[in-house]
Amino acid sequence: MDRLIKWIEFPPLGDDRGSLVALESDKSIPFNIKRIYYIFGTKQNITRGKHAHFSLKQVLLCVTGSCKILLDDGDVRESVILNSPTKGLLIESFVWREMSQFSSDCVLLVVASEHYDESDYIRDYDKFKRQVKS
Ligand code: T46
Repeated sequence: MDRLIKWIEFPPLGDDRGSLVALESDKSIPFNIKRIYYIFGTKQNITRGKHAHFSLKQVLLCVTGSCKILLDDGDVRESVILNSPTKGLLIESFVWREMSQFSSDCVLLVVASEHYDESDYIRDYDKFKRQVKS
């Protein structure tokens, strides 16, 4: 069973002109949105992330293209492919994440529950393992 993989479906509000997805605080996104950023132009064979967060929750989705997300809660490791603009991945706090296998057209959109704060990052894996066990 996938215990770390929490999908959120965003129904496309399309018509015969095309599709539209709306992301709303405390509605389709299960927290108050404080920040949105996107990652694009990632070079081949690059792995990003490699950290966890003390507080931050995020929803990730590929607006175009695809990438692989590895999640690790210190106990279980699971990977998924993000490849849909209508399917987001919820990442809770205290989950280690690594993003890789970015397609050349990938635009990874991230909706975040907090403003950017470097002190919220756990960038050392051994420290992360100690934190989740304490
Ligand atoms: C995460 C994954 C999915 C800012 O100044 N403001 C921001 O809001 C962000 C996200 C980053 N930055 C700066 C910090 C670094 O100098 O942008 C640079 C690249 O950030 P970072 O190396 O943390 O990027 P990723 O792709 O490894 O991780 C990012 C998020 O930081 C992280 O929270 O969960 O995407």
